[in-house]
Amino acid sequence: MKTKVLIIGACGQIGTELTHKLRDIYGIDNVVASDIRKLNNDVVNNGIFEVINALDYNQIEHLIEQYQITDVYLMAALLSATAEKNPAFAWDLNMNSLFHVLNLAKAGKIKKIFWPSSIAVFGPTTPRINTPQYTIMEPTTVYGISKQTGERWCEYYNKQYGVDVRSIRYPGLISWTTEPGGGTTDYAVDIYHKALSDGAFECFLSEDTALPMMYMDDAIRATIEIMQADEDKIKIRSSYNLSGVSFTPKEIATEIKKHIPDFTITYKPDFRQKIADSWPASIDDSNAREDWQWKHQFDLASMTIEMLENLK
Ligand code: AKB
Repeated sequence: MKTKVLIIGACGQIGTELTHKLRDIYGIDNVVASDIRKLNNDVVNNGIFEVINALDYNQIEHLIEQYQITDVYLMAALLSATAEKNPAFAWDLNMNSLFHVLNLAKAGKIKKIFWPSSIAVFGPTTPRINTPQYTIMEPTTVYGISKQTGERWCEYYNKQYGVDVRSIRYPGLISWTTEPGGGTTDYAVDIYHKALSDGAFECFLSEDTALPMMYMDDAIRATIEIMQADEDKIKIRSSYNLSGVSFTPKEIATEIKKHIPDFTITYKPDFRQKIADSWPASIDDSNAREDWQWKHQFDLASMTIEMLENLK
């Protein structure tokens, strides 16, 4: 059966690059991008685009039937920092959009789902260094609670109803095409923009706050690889740990200084510091490496070169 893809939340940080890649792979006529807003960008202008509310089951069902969709990538979500400001809506969006696509798969209307989880599923009682796949998980943010709950439901729908849902716990993602939307790891994108525009950056996390991060090219490749893997290789149906690089604000600033020697950084931690302090510093992703042969490519040095060159 021909793969026909629907991306929900296609204009966000991940959705934008994912849409481009999926259009390259499956062809422009086999990929439907959708979002709640119609921006004037490549996602909207260079292929099929539909305005859709991820909370509207009937709208999603209608699009799936209209375009005979087989695979859904559900990228719409409120991220950690934004979710803390609007907990009720974050819970509603992050949970009910997931239930909609899980139920559509249960009803046999789609074949496969990609749903992103996050390092936010971990909490202050989780071992912080090289955090294992299976460990203590007591998230303290609304976003983290919604992602952990979502993971449980994904596994439940797979075990009880045979729904083919696949998921990755994304670390902080760094990209130059689209800005991130309200996460705790967003500083690691903003720092490159400010380094080029102002030569200076004020960081909302303290200098030694280490967090797991990943260059977007690696994250998109991981997303495609887990979706294209044979079904029996996907042994974890909650969500896979995924690791790229880990660094502190001080370390990324030092790397940027190699290219922009006069660059300066100052630190003014805000409410996001507490969120970052509750998350892992680094991740053990050996299950993903073993089950579907995941391997990251970008380290801090190569990512910094790419970011600065592309943003210039
Ligand atoms: C966030 O900071 O909220 C996200 C994430 C780690 O899931 N980037």
